[in-house]
Formats: sequence, structure tokens, C-alpha cells
Amino acid sequence: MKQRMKRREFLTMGAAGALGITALSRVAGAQNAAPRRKPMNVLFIAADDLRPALGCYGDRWAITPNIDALAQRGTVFEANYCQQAVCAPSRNSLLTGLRPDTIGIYDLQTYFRTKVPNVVTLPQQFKAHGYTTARVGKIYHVYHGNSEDVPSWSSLAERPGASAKVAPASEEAPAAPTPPTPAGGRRNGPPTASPDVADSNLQDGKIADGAIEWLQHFQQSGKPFFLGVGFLKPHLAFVAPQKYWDMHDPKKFKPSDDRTPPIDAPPYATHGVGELSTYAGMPRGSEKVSDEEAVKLIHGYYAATSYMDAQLGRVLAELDRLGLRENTLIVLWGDHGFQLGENGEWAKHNNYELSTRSPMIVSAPGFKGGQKTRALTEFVDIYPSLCEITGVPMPNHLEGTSFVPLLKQPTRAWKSAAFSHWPRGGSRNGVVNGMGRAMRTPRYRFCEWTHNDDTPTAYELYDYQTDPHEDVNLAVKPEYAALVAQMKTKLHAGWKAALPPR
Ligand SMILES: [Ca+2]
Repeated sequence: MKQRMKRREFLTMGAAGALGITALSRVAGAQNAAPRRKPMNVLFIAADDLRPALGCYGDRWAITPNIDALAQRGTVFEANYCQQAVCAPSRNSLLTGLRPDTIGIYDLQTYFRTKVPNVVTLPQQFKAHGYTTARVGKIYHVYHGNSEDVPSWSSLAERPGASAKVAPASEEAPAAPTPPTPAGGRRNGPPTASPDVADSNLQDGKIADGAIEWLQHFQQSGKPFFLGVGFLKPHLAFVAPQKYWDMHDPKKFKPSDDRTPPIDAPPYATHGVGELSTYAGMPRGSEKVSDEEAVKLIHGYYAATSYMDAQLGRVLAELDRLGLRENTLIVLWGDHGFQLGENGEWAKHNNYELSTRSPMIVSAPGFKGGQKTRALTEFVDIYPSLCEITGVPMPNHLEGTSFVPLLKQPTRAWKSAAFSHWPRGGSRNGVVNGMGRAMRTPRYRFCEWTHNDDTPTAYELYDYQTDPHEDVNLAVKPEYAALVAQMKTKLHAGWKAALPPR
């Protein structure tokens, strides 16, 4: 029986390379060949605009049983930061393993290969090492004229056997089943909707359906897989079937009690209603979101998160049913944080804590579950970590650090800072009008704003021990001059000077 299993494994895995070679070595009688187990699969799950509004992060309003169950089987990274708080730059960084300032693209419109044409992306590296790589939904930012990164994937189809053409962005755009016509010159319809429909009538349900089909396909093929599942929620518009709204009693939600920008922050550090103002009926410019609107938006964000959580739960249940879980590494990441009116900010597009902090949960065979770590980590760390866990070689270009030592010892000493960027006044089609370079240390957030020629225009400093909500910029106070100078030196020394102690 044992022999038969081995033979079948060999036949099904042969094309994958690694095991095939080992099996052949055994046949050839190589005495020193280390026994290789079946390559570990990767389930790579993204949730768009997900802040840690999750039960496992201690959020009192969240209803996220499936993500919480994943956390019970994995490690929750409580102090994890994106490298830029907007979709494409964050995802480009995570998927290439390079930081935004290395790639030199800070906007949504520019394809990363225009700056780093030959970079080997995370899925591409797995593809080159015997994995079948596929994705359903949004992994790369395929909107704003950006297209899918073809070299990353073995298949571009949303379902196995489906047409391999890349779905145009318009087909994937998040929307209610019948999007209302935007009114009043707005680009988007209403910011919330609660249609009384089945889960699979909306995009994330369809994405889960596609992911389930892919898992069934991979179970049949027996080949190692890297499957990207990119959920579109809780990104605006906050659309979820009515039942997910009904799960949450609206009375529990309260608007933020602090809706003014940090005192003495430069005006370009904040965006106010920003992205929300592109939705029908929402305030514009300096107009404020009313309490009633705020509660409805917060309710929508939590309902959309519960909806996404349920779809993720369906995918993980199928992974269990197919017997694939014990050999599959699961990583869940939001692409950046989100602000729900705190400090007057809606959405992301800044360098503050709520926009740059985003969840990361890793559940991998051979590592303990139910762990949490407060160590500072960055999304750029995912690439080397997934390589180390699976045994796929790490390319030389990576700018992150494998967090595998934290999976083994969550309380160990780690990075002294995490880094994020936000271009001054935003960036469009490659044009940048100055930069905000931010650094999060265990206690402080420091940001240097500059012109394009690197002349400083402003500094920000927040002390989370005394000011957890970033209400007062200390950098303008003379008594903090020494600390500002110290932080400036550390920021300029950059990520290479903030690596974990050996
Ligand atoms: Ca996003």
C-alpha cells in the first residue's frame, strides 16, 4: 500500500519537478538525497481596503467568525503595515517584493513593469518552481487602465477550463447587481447598498465560487498550486446582501468622536472626505459627513466585511472538505487600512496609522496556531516568508525580511521600524509633486514631507504612548527638536538599518 501511494504520488507529482527529481534519485539509488515531502500549496487571500476590523484583532463591532477561526490556526500580525495606503502601489510592492520608492511608481495608472520590466513577482517565482499559479478576483490592481500581470500566472482564467483571456476591468468592477446611475456629476453610485440577493449574486460570492472550482481542479490534478483569491470587499461601495447588514445592530455603531485633522499637521497630510466624495450624495470638499451618514457608512463597512468573511469561509471549508488544508499555507492580507471618519478622514490616501496598518494572518503547516505577535512587520515581508516556508528559493532582489522566526517565537525582538510612502498631493500617471516618507517605530510615527528635490517642507511626529489617535503633531514643538533630529536620522538610514537583530 505504502509503495502504491508512493508510486501514485510520483506519477501525479512528476511534472512538478521537485518530488519527481527526488523520486528519480531514489530509483537511481542515490543514498544521500534528502527525503522531500510533497510541495506545500499556497492559498494567497487578499481583501481590498481591509483594516483590522476583525474579531481576532479585538474589534468590538466585528462579526468575522471565519477569519477568527483562521487566526486560531495561525499567527495574527498585530502591527503590520503596508508600504503605501492605496491599492496598486501597495499590491505592486507586496507582489514584487520591492518598496514603492524602489519601483518609483506611486499611482494607480502605471504598470509596474514599465519601471522594473524583468522583476520576478511572487507568483511568477512559484510558477518557475513547479507550481501552477492562478488567481480569482483582484490580486493585482487591474483598474484605471492597469492590466493583469500575464507573466505571474499559469492561467489567467477565473475558473479552471474557462477562457484564458484577461477579464477587462469593467467586468470586474465592484458594483451592486444593477448599479444605480451616478447623479450630480459623481463617478460612482451610492456608497452603500443592501440588495436582498444570494451571496453568489455579488462579486465576492462569484470569486469564492471560482476559488472553490480551482481547489477542486487542483485536488484532481494533484499538482502543487499557488492560488490567489482577491476579494473586493470591504472596498467602497459597501455592498453586501441584506442578511449581512441585519447581523449588525446599527445602534452599536458610533461616529468617531474626533473628526478634526491632527493639530499642526500640514494640510497635504490629510484628505478629508477624499474618495468618498466620488459617491452619489456624499459630501464634497470641506463639507462634513453627518452623524447619520457616518453610522450608515460604518455599518456598511462592517456588513461588507462580514460578507467577505463568509465567502472566505466557504473557500476554507472546501479546502478542508478536499483534504488539502494540512498541506496548504494560507496567508490573508488586506492591501492597506481604512479610515471611517477618524480625524475627519474617510478611506485611505495618507500616511497615518489607520490607513497604513492592515491585517496579516498566516496559517502554515508545521507552525503553531492561536498566536499573536506585536512585532513590526511589512507587506514586503510576505514574499521572502512564503519562499522560506515552502522551500521555494528567494530571489536576490527582495527588500523584505522573512517573518518565519516570528512564527516560531512571536515575542522575539524584531524590526525597529516599518516604512510607508504617500506622495504629496497624490500622484497620477507618474507625476509626483513631492513625497511624504513615514516611519512607524514601536512608540512613534515620524513623517518627513519634501519637495521633489528633497527639500523638506514639514515634519510630523506622534507619540502613541500619550496620543494613541494622532491628535497632536509634536514635530512643531521646540521641546521635541532633539527627538525629531533622531527620528530624521533613522528615517534617512532607511529599512536596511531597521532590520531585526540577528
Ligand atoms: Ca485597496
